[in-house]
Amino acid sequence: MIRLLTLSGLVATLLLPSGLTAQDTFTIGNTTLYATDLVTDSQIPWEILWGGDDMLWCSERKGRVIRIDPATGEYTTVLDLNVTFNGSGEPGLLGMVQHPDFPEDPRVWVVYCDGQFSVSEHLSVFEWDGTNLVNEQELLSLPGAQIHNGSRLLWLPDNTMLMTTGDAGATANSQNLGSLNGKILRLNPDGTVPEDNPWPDSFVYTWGNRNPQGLCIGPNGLIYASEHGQNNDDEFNLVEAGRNYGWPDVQGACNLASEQDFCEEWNVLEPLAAWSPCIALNGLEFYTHEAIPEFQGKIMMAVMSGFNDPLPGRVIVMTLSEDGTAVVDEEAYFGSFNQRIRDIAVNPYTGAFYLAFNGVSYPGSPPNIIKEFSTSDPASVPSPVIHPLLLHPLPARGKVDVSVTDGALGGPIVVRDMAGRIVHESTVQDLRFPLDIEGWSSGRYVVWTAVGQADLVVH
Ligand SMILES: [Ca+2]
Ligand SMILES: [Ca+2]
Repeated sequence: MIRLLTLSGLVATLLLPSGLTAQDTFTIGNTTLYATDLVTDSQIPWEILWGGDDMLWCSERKGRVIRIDPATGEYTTVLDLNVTFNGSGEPGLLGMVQHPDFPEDPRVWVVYCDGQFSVSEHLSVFEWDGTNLVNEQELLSLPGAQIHNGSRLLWLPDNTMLMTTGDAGATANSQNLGSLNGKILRLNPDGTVPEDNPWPDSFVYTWGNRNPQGLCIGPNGLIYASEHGQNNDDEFNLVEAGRNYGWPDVQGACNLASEQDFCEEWNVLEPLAAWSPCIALNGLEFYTHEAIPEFQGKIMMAVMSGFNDPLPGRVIVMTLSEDGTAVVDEEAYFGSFNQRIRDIAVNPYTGAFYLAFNGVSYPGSPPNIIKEFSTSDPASVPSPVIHPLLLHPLPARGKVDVSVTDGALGGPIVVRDMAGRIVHESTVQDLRFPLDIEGWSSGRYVVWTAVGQADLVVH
């Protein structure tokens, strides 16, 4: 629900960040989306996420974590690891998640592979010092490989964390409860085993997985995973504690005679949806924003296109049944780029989303671009802003009243003069508050909050 404040006598100029130009538009039902290159020189983006600092964070397979200003596309490298990387395989720097209270809690967890001939996979936690990720502490280590390293991370509301792992190319791992490979693991943020895991003193949360690489929480708190099949049966699964997902004895549904006995004996959970031949599915995002009603309440899934897939890389948008336990419809979008799409992130304020492209061919050729898809044309000023920032009165002297919508709460308010110098910086505590401008010289200033920016004229 958008709350617009109506105050009489307001004059405000609403501006969107400028400097970006939309290259393509897409019509989705009644919604127009403007696609804009945000970063064009990423080194194979793997995880993209909207950070608690309102920046877009991206892990890159070649070993960097970059922190991107979503208004300009400018980024800084905040971590640069020496990882396993070669042109033909799948390992490198992969999954990443922030603490939900980031940056107040400065911890960021990442998964990466190192070693060239004997590959290891590590889950480590770092601390954000405002410039870099520092103080690495390794929480978990397991065998990695040139293929099937899983590694998607997801925070759960009970303050535990899920981590997907691949079978590392050794199919027997998946049905071996003693191996951390071919599983979805659940752990405490300090790397210990939660007391209520399905097996005592074991990180294993689900087993019989081949290479799950997408995770999200959907409606009703249900957890979903996307999982690569071998040649057939890429899967979209409901994640339930202690369940067996069949690999390598069962692929997709328990539909073959040879699969049915195994499914019964081992409590196999069938996928909600499966695709044959494989489509090479990946990152998942539950889209909840009202900005794109056609996607609202649906699951967005990044798809890279499999070897025998007749369609190019795309985003599949799935409509779930009311209870979330069935896929009732799917539609495909953005295949016109003819690129492998690795991951999706959503701007919680504007409802814009970002796609991480991994080039045209396996496993990650150039170009590697991060694009924004917004309902606002970045070139148009002024432009409709969903959550406005209002200043009153204008021009102002001594003090100005600032009104914001909920999305700005807890975030920064930054005022710059026309030379770009920061003249004020604080945290937004209330929906309406006075800003002290006593003694400021006459002229124009730009006020920025998480929900938009506005011109301030001081006289
Ligand atoms: Ca399965
Ligand atoms: Ca089957």
